[in-house]
Amino acid sequence: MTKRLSPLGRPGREGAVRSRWPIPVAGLAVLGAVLAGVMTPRGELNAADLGSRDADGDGLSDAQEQVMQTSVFKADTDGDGFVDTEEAARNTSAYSALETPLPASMDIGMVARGEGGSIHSVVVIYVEGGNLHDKELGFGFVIDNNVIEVPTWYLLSTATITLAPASDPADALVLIDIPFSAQLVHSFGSLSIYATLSSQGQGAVSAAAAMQVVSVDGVVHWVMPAQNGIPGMGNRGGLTGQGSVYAPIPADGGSGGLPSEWIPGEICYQTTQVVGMQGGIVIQEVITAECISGWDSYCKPNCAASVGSTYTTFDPGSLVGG
Ligand SMILES: [Ca+2]
Ligand SMILES: [Ca+2]
Repeated sequence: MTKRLSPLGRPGREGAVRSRWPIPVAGLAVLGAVLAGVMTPRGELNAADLGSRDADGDGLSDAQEQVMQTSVFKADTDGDGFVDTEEAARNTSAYSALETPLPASMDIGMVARGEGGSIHSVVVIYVEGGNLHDKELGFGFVIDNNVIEVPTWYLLSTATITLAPASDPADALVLIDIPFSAQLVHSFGSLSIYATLSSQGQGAVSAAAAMQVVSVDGVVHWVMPAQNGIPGMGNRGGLTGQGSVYAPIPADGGSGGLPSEWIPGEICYQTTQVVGMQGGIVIQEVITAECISGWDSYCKPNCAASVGSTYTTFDPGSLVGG
């Protein structure tokens, strides 16, 4: 299902584009049904991905943690009592024990990596009390201001679902790993991916998340929010926890296709400011950009050249409620 939004900046249409986008309940997958699909293996479920190594058993694969630079061997990287997966679901820093989740009935976050020839978007869900049976999942892309919902059958046929232990054993953490082609990112240059969580029958989205992937010099990057305590922020004082890092996520899961001049051990770090907002579309202008060290990754040498450029992101808050 595609919904055409008004083009940005069209005069006299602000009222239309600022309204919330209702998410049709009929288009949402019931999470319990998705889980049932896993419990009863079907031919198309991608069992191979279940073999992705997860040394610390927190639910995030080693490959995913390598991108995020969380510990592959410690489920709770910052030692604050909340495993990395739960912090991903609840949008708190896995790198700073000073930042822990606030009480919530449900929450949702997203991370990404490249692996096995595909880009993987991983939706991480937290449900207090572990009651998953009536939860509905929505997932889709925002491309050129179009909201494109991914239908239930696609999730059922391609997603890999795993459960992970939460800090409170009564709560549930669910990881839904959804692969898609890197070519989709290369074709459009930049796109947002969103996920929503609702309780069945309530008709309103309770929690939503979004993430940005971009194609830079033929390499897919996840524009990863720079949370408190990430590597390379030690001497940055007030900048800690702002901005984004451009994490290269080649589809081979390694460094395949990265230009040879890119700098190892560093990553491109950007700060932006919002210069426009319409509906859920947010226009960001790059204010600072530089390679920072302390990352097992790569930085494009002319990372700083993006200062002054603008790009669009998607505000998941625009999907909540309604
Ligand atoms: Ca792990
Ligand atoms: Ca933690």
